Amino acid sequence: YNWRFVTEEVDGQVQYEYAEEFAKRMKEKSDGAVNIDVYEFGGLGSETDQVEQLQNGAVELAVMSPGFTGNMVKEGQIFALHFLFPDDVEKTQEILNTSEALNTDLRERYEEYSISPLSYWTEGAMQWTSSGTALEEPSDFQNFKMRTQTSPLILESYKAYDADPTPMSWSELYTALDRGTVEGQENPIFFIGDASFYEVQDYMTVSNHNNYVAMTTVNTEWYEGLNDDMKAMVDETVEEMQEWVFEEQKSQNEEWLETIKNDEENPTEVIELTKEQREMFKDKAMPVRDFYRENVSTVDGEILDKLQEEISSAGE
Ligand code: 6CS
Repeated sequence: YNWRFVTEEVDGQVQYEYAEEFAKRMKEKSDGAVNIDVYEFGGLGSETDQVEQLQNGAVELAVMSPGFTGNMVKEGQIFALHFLFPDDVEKTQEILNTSEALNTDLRERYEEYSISPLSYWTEGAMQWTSSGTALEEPSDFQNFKMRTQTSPLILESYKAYDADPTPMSWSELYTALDRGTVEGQENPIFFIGDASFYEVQDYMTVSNHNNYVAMTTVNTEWYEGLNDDMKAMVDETVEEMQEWVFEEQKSQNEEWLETIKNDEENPTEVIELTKEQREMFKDKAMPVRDFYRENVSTVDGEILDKLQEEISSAGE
């Protein structure tokens, strides 16, 4: 067996390390019968190009962010909603692991497009970085040029703060921040560090406004065509990797926070939002859920309702 696994990140970053570890485990389990070539981001085009490659079977496996599928799988934009998941990243991961809304209902929506999400995992809480303006209150976002991924609901979430969002691939983001084409962006801390965004930004706001969720996806027809043993081996590896990747993102995020704080050559002011400031953002963000229910969801918000119930019965 020779399979291709594409990720949206480069060597050393969480998605890439995930794919390498996945490949290693599959090789071991199959006594060398399964060889998986892992591709770094960039060589096969943009994040949205990679979505197409998975759909048409040019690659068998992909780590994919729902933030790049929103023009197609409308329901997947549920992850664009701010302050939806618990503030605690571990609790969020628990919900991603067990949620029927996501692992059954949302998965079916993706499968209509030949994408099977086998698991959802967090790459850490997202934070804002900015130049010129420190982002502390919704009013700081007034006309603020914010880079986002391509899902329309992400743009909507920033319009709710009166910002001026622009969708873009991350391959263009460093230059765009450096030149001021955009003034800020959102990402987990490890990515703000490893992609050097903080070097061309003045502030990092620890906002924890959302979680960065990635999906381990496979081409649906390819996956359905695997024999039972092989499918079981893939499923087992996907399952094992949930704990592995949680630890990986955790240590990368912790290490990068220290590096960013202590990098004297590239000073970045790290701002923690107060409870009151977070509440102000939350108030502005809530109507976006109604927008999702009324204008985005093709199933009348059923998946969101179910997910919200799962979150509240988990004690949040
Ligand atoms: O900001 C982005 O678009 C990129 N961020 C992460 C954490 N992974 C890949 C993605 O394309």
